[in-house]
Amino acid sequence: MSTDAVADGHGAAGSDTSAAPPIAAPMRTAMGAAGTDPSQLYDYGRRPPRLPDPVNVANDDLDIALDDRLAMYKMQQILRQMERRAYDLFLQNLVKGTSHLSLGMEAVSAGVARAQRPDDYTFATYRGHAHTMARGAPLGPVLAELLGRENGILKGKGGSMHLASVEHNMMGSYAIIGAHLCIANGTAWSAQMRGTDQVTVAFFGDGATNIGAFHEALNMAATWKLPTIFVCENNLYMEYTPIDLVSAVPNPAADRAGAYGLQSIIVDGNDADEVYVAAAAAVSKARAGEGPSLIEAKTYRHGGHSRADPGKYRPDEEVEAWLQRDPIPLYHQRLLRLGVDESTLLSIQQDVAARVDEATEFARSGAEPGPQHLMSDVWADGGSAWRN
Ligand SMILES: Cc1ncc(C[n+]2csc(CCOP(=O)(O)OP(=O)(O)O)c2C)c(N)n1
Ligand SMILES: [Mg+2]
Repeated sequence: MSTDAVADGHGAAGSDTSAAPPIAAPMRTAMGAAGTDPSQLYDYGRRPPRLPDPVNVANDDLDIALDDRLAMYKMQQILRQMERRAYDLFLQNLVKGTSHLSLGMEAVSAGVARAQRPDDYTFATYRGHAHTMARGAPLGPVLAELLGRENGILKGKGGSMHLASVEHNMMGSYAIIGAHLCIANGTAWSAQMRGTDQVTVAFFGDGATNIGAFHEALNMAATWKLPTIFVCENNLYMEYTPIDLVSAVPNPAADRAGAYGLQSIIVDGNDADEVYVAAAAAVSKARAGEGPSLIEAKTYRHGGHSRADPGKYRPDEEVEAWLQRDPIPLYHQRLLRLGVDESTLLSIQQDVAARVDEATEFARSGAEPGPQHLMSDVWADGGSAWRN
C-alpha cells in the first residue's frame, strides 16, 4: 500500500487513532444520537472495518478454458506492473497532474475485457488505466500519455484521467461522476440502430450510484433494451467517504437494479473468473437483443483515492484484510491448483516485466509536445472548418 505519498490537501489527512474508541454505529445513526462528538463522526478510520467475504475456492470449478484463464492472469500482471510503474514515475515527478490507480482492482478489468469482442465498446471513469490497457491499448503510448509526451496515446493532451483509444473501441475515461453512463448508452443505441450485435460496457464507481445520471442511464437502457452492461466497481469508498455511510441500501448498485426491472448481480470483484462468467452472461444477453445488465463487483483499492492520498481514513484491519484478498496471488494459487506449473506463471510475470521496462523507455524517450500541436485534434474532424 502506498502510505508514503504526500497529503493532497483534500481533507484526507491521516489521524492518530490510538486514543479514541471505534464508532460502533454507521454515521447516519450516530449523527442523530444526542451527545455524539461531531468531530469524531468523520474520522472514518475509527469505525468498524468493512471486511471481505471469504475466498470462494469452488470457483476453481467454473467452466472456463485454461487459455482464457492464462490470458486473464497475464492481463492482471500487466495491469499490476504497469500501475506500479506509473506510481514510480509519479514519485519521480514525471507524471503530469494527479492520477488514480486501480491497484487491487485488476480482476474486474481483466475479467470483463476477456468477455468482450474487439468491436465492443468500453467507457471508464478517471480510474481508467486498467480498462484502457485491458482493451488492448499499447503499453508504451499509455505510459507516455501519463507523462504528457508527444508519443502518448493522445499525443500528451489527455493525460491519466482522459485515456482513450478509439482504435480499440475504448471510448474514453470521464471525470464527471456518472455522466459517461448516459454517453455509453449512445454507442449502445448506435449499435442497436445499425443492427450490429456490439455491446457497450460502462464502468463506474460506487460513488456514481447516488447520482441522477446513473438512474437516468439505467432507465433509458432498460426501457429501450439497449445492449449496455453497467459494471459498478464497488471499492467501498468514494474519494474519502465510505459509500455505506451515505447510501440507503447495502449494495449500492445491485440493490437498485430491481427499480429498472433488472436482475441483482453481485460478484467477487477480486476473482477474475467470477467476474468473467458474469460478464460473459451479460454480453450474451445484450448481443441477443435482450437488453442491459447491471453488475456490482465488490473490490478494494490498495492505495488511496488518487496518488496523493495516503488513504488513512480506512481502518488498518480493513486494509490488511483486503490486502490478503489481493486478486493476483489468489489467482496464481488457483492456477497452481488447476495444474499449471509455477515456472509457466513466473515466465509470464517476467515477460510482462520486460514489456513494462520497454514501455517505460518508450515513454521517457518521448518529446514534450510543442505549441504546434495546440490546435490539432481539438475537434473530431481535425479542425474548426465545420463551423463555417
Ligand atoms: C459530478 C461529480 N461530483 C463530484 C466529483 C468529485 N469526485 C471525484 S472522484 C469522486 C469519488 C467517486 O467515487 P467512486 O464513484 O466510488 O469511484 P472510485 O474513485 O472509488 O473509483 C468524487 C466525488 C466529480 N468528479 N463529479
Ligand atoms: Mg469507489
